[in-house]
Amino acid sequence: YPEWASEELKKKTEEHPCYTADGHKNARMHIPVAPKCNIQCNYCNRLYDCVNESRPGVTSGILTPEAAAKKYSIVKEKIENLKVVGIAGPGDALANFEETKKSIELIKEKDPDVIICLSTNGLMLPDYAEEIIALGINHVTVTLNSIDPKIGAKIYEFVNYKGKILRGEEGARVLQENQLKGIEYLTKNGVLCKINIVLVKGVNDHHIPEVVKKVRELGAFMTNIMPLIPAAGTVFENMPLVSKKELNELRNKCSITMKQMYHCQQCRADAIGQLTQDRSLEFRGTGEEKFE
Ligand code: CLF
Ligand code: SF4
Repeated sequence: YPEWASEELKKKTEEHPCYTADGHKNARMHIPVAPKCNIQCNYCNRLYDCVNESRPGVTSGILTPEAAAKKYSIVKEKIENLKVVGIAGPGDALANFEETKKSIELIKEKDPDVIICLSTNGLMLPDYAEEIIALGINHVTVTLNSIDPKIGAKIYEFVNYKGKILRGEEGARVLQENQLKGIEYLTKNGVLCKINIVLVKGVNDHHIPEVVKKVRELGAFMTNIMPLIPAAGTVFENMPLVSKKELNELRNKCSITMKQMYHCQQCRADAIGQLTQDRSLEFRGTGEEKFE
């Protein structure tokens, strides 16, 4: 843990199923309140949940903040080891900041002890980092695939920065500058940042150790190198699959630099339960009747 981490933060983090392998017995609930996205990753076809933090497969229904809070109460009654509420799409948590913020406020009113976890592509972090901290959020995941605009240009089709469409290296540069600035600000202000990195073989594989070094310098807590899932209909649909062996070799190599996550399940934006046991179907429709 960083020197500044309080005992309370350490305790919360030990309970977080993603931040420690030991937390796996605890459950997390993702609330799909963030449909819009402000970038276009070449591995995402928008029909599915945000691939940065989830696997393509089935799109989750969107909840209003009120419906999400209602659903939280219902789920909390049934799953007593529910410790974390995460906002991980299906688009970007910060591209829907009003909904994200409202949901957090409503859920915290019901349960002040719940750990709130955000996942974002980081484009809007410089604008919202202060508010994230004011909301009492201690765990933020940023998906950061490259710190070289030449490589970033191969991963992102465009970046929509405050209404302006930026392509190629220009877009990748703005995105990475904001991501790095945001990570630094958060880590200096009491937030444990986890960095998700999508491993795209032939594009950023050799570059990843450099990304890990950079985020360590900025004070990030751990990195989670995730394999690309080549989804149909995306620019990367024919990209090669990465074997578990290759993935773990890279994670092992990077573990010399900083703490690595080995147990990521590439969850859906509406996942509920322990990481290995998604119970979202059981709760489908719960609390959202009026809104669908
Ligand atoms: Fe959700 Fe992500 Fe928070 Fe975990 S998931 S927002 S940090 S509570 Fe966890 Fe799922 Fe992997 Fe994400 S296993 S995809 S790392
Ligand atoms: Fe898709 Fe997520 Fe990338 Fe947005 S940030 S384009 S939702 S993978």
